[in-house]
Amino acid sequence: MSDQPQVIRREDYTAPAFLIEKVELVFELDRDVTNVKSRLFVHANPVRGTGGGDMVHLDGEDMKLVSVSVDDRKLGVDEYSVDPSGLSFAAPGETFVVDIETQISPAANTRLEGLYVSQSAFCTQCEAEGFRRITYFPDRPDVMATYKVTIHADKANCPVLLSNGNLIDSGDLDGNRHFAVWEDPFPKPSYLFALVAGDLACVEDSFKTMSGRDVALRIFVEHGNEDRCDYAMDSLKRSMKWDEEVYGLEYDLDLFNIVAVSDFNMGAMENKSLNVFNAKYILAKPDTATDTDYELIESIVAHEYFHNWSGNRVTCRDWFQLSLKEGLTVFRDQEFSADQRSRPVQRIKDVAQLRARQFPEDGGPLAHPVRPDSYMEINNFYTATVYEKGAELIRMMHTLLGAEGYRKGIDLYFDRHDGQAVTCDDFAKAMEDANDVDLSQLKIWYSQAGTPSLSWHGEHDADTKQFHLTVAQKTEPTPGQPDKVALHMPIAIGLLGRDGRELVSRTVQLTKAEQEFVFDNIDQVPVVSFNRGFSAPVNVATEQPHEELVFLMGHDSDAFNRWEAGQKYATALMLSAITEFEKNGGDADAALGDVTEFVAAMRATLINEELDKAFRADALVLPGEEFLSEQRKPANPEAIHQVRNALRKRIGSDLRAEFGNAYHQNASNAAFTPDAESAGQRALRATALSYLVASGDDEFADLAAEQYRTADNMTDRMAALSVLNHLDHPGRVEALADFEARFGKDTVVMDKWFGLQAMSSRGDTLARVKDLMSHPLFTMRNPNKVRSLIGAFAMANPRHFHAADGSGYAFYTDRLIELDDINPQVAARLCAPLGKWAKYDEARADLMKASLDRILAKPDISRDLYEIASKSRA
Ligand code: 0A1
Ligand code: ZN
Repeated sequence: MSDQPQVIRREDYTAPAFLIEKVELVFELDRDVTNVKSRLFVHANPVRGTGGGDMVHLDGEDMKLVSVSVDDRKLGVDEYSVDPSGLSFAAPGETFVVDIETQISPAANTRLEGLYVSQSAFCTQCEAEGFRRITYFPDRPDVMATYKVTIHADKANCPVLLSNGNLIDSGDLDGNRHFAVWEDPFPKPSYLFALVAGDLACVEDSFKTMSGRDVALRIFVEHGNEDRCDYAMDSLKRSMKWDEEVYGLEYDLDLFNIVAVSDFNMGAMENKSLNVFNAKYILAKPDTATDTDYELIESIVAHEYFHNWSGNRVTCRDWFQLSLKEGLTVFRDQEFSADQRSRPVQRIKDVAQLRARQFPEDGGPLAHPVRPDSYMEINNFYTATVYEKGAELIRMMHTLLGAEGYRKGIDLYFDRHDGQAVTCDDFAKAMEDANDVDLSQLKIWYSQAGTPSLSWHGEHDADTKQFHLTVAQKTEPTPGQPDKVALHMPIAIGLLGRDGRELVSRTVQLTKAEQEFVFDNIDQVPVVSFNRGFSAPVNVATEQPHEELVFLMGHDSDAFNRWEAGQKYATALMLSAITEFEKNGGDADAALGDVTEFVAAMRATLINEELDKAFRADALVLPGEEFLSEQRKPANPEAIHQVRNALRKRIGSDLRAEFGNAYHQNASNAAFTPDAESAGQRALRATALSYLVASGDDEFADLAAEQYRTADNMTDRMAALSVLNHLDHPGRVEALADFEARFGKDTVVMDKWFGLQAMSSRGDTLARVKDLMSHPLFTMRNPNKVRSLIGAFAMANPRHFHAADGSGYAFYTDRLIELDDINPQVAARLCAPLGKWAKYDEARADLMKASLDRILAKPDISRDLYEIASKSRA
């Protein structure tokens, strides 16, 4: 990068000067030199009033231009210009045809954007701006065209040739080559284009749609993985059914293809009728995948499928509107999972995720609104804010309008905008028009960054039998937004009598900075269950007395808030112990003091057979170290680690008998099935094991080693290995060696092995991570490997990443600099942990800032990494 990257602003949006009606592409596939011929049927955009003589600009990067012709006349070198951003020439009139020939090198493409090679297959990733690395094109989502794609390739290396839409022709060619022609009847933006070619195995099934059409479903994987596709296929069929039942949306083509590849920057991609997946979100069988893997497969397969309507049929006008498709689709996949599994457990997981990823983003240097106002590199905006906070915004609309009103709005949205590229305002307008409501204050959630903090205060009036609840909201400034306004949010409230009876359950609408709500007929001082189900995505600053939290843990009819009360209690205990630890010279156990009341509440949850096992497992997990760091300034990683472990040790020893029972009673002889109930049973047993081991007694480390040895599924195996992972126990060495011997050839499974070692709290972890970089399976070119070894070290091992001597930062910074030349998108995503310097003490903050400076000084730093590092340094 020579100059500072340009900032793209939402307010500068202008409609495209020229539109493309139809694209015909011909690929001559070759690893080193792929030839791409493109024929574009162009017309001037009436909205812009362009025409003959006006300049046509086509985006294009990192390609060799062979020739360009307009209306069948080859342009001379003085009739067009090429710069690093693309190709320009004068339009001959209002309607014309452009032929372009380019050459690209898929094997040399380590960025994994555009056309690249994964294992030996060709595949593409075009969102957000990868298509411009394939050919010159107006690579923006508001240019929607139909595509006809011809693929020529070697028959032996690439027996499978795929693109979007329907296969309309195929056959043999000279020189052991063959071809296929695909045509997609639905106009689409270039980011949804896809091509895959390789020697892949295929698993087939079918789905009958609600109108009786048969859709052929195919999953393509590397040979040998055919037996790991069942769950993905089943998830796909359930998603198709759910979208018909809940949204009235039917699939619109006769085939739906999924391809799993090993090298992928993100989770998966919703290309029209040709979804491409990171293999880890497709492949599963009981001995290679954990319950969590199964859950993720189910939700990501659903997410990509749901995009067919929310994203593909109705797409984004520009990339600032990304949450239009992502927030809505995340909300849809969360609801799908809630319907397939336990609704409260799903909500707990989604909220825990939001808190772990989005809240820190919203409170740090990279804070941005759900609909950002500017960016340097759009790839940096596939964030927890755009996705998960965006989903919370849709959820609040759902809460406000009710299921029926929401559905009316959705129906109008799809009716009105099918085939269009639209904005978040268009979405909200459909919701408003269908329900005759004004959502203008709720819409501020799209534009205002930062997590609101709520406080409340209740007063009971025995004479009037009224309960007055005063609620205040405040949002701290975020970069570029010093002043915040009051937001509209639905707050679900429960008032409980002291006998546990629910007196009232009501959702109030908070619209002011401070507001009072009155509840009638309340004959006693109630216990308040605030923000039930996490009805608004906020922090609640008000601390309730411990007795009330214990009461809610045992009595709240809202399962989410039962869990929440436990988390609040644990957080309060640990935060005060951390302060004490810093005072008492580092004795974590003494710092905890008396925790019998808390342990008794945990015990009550553990042994309550009326509660779902998955829920109990979640409720017994203490808030994580990263979460605790967010609550402290400066955060002391060592103190946090010691105190949390000390509390786990107390709970483990005090409840040894109960955990022992839970462990033994939840053993299962039945064959593994991935359903939610069996998964809950395994989760509770795993939690029990981890507390038993935390008690510090060697007998339980032996038990974990034994569980590893006898496990007949990956969930139990990983549960054992992840507790052994932190210990000095022969079982750890033995299990890690066994794992490698068993799965050493399986790159997806080995990511777990790399990740575990990077997350170990053992003193030798950094040295081990450095060694593992020369493991034959490790490569900086594979994003999954980088994320599981390097990423996990920084994001899930705060104690070692933040080592006081700076060794963690130094190692990490070297890796980011190295990675930036290989894959800038992944390098930029991994840079965020260094941006948290303001949360740490001065010595650490200085080291982290120096790391960011070192990154920023890198010659030829990418636009991606520059944006994150410079904003993080500010
Ligand atoms: N749209 C996909 C995720 C995705 C986003 C960006 C990518 O490259 C920058 C790749 C995939 C989804 O939401 O699943
Ligand atoms: Zn998505």
